[in-house]
Amino acid sequence: MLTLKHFLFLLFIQLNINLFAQEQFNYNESKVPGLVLPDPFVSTKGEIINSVDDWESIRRPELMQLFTENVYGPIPSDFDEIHFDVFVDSDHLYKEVALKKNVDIKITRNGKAQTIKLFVFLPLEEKGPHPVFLLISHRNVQDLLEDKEDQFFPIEQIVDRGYAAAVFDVEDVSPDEKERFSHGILDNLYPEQLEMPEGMRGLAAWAWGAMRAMDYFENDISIDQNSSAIVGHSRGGKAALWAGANDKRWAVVIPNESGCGGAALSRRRFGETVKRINTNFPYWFNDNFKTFNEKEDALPIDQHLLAACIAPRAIYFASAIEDQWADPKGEFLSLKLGSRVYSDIYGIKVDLPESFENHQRTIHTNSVGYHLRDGKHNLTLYDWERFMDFVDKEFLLAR
Ligand code: GTR
Repeated sequence: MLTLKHFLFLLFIQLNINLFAQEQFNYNESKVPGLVLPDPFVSTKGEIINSVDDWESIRRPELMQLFTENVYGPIPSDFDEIHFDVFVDSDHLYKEVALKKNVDIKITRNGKAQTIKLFVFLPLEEKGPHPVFLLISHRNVQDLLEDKEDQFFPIEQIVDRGYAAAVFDVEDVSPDEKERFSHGILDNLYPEQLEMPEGMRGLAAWAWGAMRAMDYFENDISIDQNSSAIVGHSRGGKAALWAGANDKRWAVVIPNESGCGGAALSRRRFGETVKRINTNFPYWFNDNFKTFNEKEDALPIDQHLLAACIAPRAIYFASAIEDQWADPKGEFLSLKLGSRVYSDIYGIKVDLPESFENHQRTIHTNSVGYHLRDGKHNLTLYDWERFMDFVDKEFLLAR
């Protein structure tokens, strides 16, 4: 029998669900609040930052600390052992053009182990070492390897252009589900992180996985890890950004349509908001990030500063016109503002247009790239072709 207490409780839950589902997200530029963003060139103590030394010794470390504490959590690098088990797999879809290596990366800490399955495709004809594109995948990797995802990971085209293509599934590190996210490295290797409000959660765990892949690349002579790129789409793009900021071994960092908590400026509250992402995906960011729900202006950082932390290594943001949820303009502005560290601190001649409106669709300037694709939220061959054009241009001379 339904008691009055139960009835009221259910009514309360229902009202809350409805309220949340009805929450109006803003897609109207005229309703974007006036932006007052944290300045890359002034430290929290008020020091003016105007040299590489100031940036690298004062501002960048404090920004990385602020992102760690308030948004993503740390990426712990302590473990006891890492072991790579490599198996050359001759039975695969791309055997005419690529050599496939199945790599089991086994990491041990405090007597417990976790294994990440990394899949690496190398151009068959060309002599290496090959720069690699690593994709952090939240889609089923088996589907990607069998090309069931409409060139989400176009292995043939990547190796055809002389690059190695590598991918791992986030499932091996931290499953992409609220109830299971800790059933990977968090329970297994770093349980203490779960106790801390600023601790590592899903996105930082995926970034940790990308670092272990890089550990492998450093040990494979057929890979040129010095001009290698990390790519992620959407939630994977958020993780790629955090991995790229933390791990200076990545020469190019490419978050595709990464939106809120990724490339887009949080303070614009355009499309997805901090509250919405923290409510739908509470296991992606650390607990401290939740204290900024509907309080974006209180954040000590915004996402342009994460782009800045990647300088002077190359950075590339990509958006899609119909992906308003991820706020293409907010992604562009964050790149534009973050790239001031490239130009004003590192002296790199970055030539991005002044405004988002009327800009060319693809902009490949020194160390900084952007494109806006037609169509919906996705990672497509078109995107990959732009990424490869950019990396070709960045490293052609060096190779
Ligand atoms: C959405 C989420 C976005 C983005 C996307 C994805 O539902 O709101 O932040 O991460 O999922 O990963 O495809």
